[in-house]
Amino acid sequence: MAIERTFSMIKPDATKRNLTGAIVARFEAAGLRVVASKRLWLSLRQAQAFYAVHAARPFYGELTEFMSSGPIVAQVLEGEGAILKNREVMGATNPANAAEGTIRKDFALSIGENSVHGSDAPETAAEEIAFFFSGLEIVG
Ligand code: DAT
Ligand code: MG
Repeated sequence: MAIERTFSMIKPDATKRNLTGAIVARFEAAGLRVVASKRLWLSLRQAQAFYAVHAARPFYGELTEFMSSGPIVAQVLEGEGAILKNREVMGATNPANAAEGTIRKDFALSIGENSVHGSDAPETAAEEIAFFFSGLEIVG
């Protein structure tokens, strides 16, 4: 498995509950390295642009309002098979279905307020990293 980079976001429900460090510790314990990080408060328009792939879904309005409701932490994670590994550490979208020991099982409040975002494939990882970070901001 090759060294990959993936995009991660700690969502407003988690920053509000002061869980940033606890979540980053889960990534590091899994062998993922934080090679870029910044805390931002997205505008509604920025959240809509980031989640444009979901524009036709019934939850798009709720999702984009939530994602612009408070601070987020955008990060690039690097490591062996980082895209899949991050998804495993995160757990299933709905915390009711998430495996024991995953971030969403332990911290998510609901399917919408589910604490973390992670890219789902190499193409989306590249797009999402470029949405938030310039090359100079990523230090491996
Ligand atoms: P994931 O974040 O696991 O990649 P996704 O890409 O299918 O999940 O959806 C993006 C986000 O949208 C998800 O983290 C939370 C929200 N969402 C998904 N399905 C939802 C639903 N049925 N009701 C409310 N929000 C939902
Ligand atoms: Mg997704």
